[in-house]
Amino acid sequence: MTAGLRTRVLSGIQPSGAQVHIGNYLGAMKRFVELAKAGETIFCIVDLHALTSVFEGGKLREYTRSLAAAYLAIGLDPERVTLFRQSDVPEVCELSWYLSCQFPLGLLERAHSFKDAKAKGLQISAGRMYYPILMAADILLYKATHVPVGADQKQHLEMAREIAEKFNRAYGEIFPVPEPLIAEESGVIPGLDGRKMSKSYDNYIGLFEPAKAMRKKVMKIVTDSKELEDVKDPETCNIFALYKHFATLEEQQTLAERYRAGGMGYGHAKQELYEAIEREIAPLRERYESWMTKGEELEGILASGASKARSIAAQTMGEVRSVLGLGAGK
Ligand code: AQP
Repeated sequence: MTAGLRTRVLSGIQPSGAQVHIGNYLGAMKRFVELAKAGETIFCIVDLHALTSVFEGGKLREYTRSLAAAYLAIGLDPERVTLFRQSDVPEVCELSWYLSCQFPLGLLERAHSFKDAKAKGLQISAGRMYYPILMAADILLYKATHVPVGADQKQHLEMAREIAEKFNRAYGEIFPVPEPLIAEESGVIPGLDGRKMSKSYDNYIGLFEPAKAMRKKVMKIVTDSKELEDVKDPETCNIFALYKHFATLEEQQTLAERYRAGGMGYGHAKQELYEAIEREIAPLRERYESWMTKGEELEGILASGASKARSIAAQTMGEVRSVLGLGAGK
């Protein structure tokens, strides 16, 4: 980020599962805390996006609570950050309609969210196709300047930039063109089977799974069929791909050397991975479990976040409606 310029960081996560997974944490959430210390940040629980895959109201509410607890458990301070539920500011739906009138249809057909859903054999509703527009509306409604997301969301960010530029060309400089903050070094985090870690592939490790369940998942990571004594390649191993995000540099070098020397079984590597994950996650899990017992307090935090978010949204929508020619005008 450019020093000295006013920045506003925004990011969102879908409450589309019982809890966030290690891919969400490493790809996006882990950086939120540092960013929150550095300047203005807005983090939302994008429940409207989750409606494309969660079709039970009770579940959506439960997942939303879990995600609010997760945001707080990783160390976000609600006094400093704006933390809110997307649907509490319905203006985002209004803006997404205005943006959709500018958005080329072909762009939606090329979107990863659409292609992923097709590849996963999921039902492709109009809402699922519309996902990148709603995401652009989220970013632009709050005039975010920077958006930290995982490498898998790069293309959606490009689309938000394109639409901001197009809108500004047509109607004047309303929106900052958002800069992606993509941790290229974390890349796309692989799941148990080596594909992108994802709820809908069911190949994920939940961030706050109890230690025993987490170990069980780690033991399921798919590897090649090399024998214990064989020389192994850390660069092509799913265990190592996760290990490098939790281990110190020295620990990574040691494990890599043991892989290359032979005589190191994948079972041992999995145990080391589990211990490294547990070392980092155990204190977070404790905080998460504690927040999960404080439903009313969580709701209070979300309500106060929504009120801050709503005042930014109202101002943006006033400008947008005016340049579009809606309402009586001045
Ligand atoms: N595997 C991943 N590697 C790196 N980053 C990832 N993110 C998600 N999976 C990975 C990042 O997490 C943030 C929030 O993601 P999301 O809630 O929008 O969900 P998603 O990307 O759609 O995650 P899933 O598990 O794949 O959800 P489903 O299966 O429901 O579609 C984003 O910043 C994302 O980049």
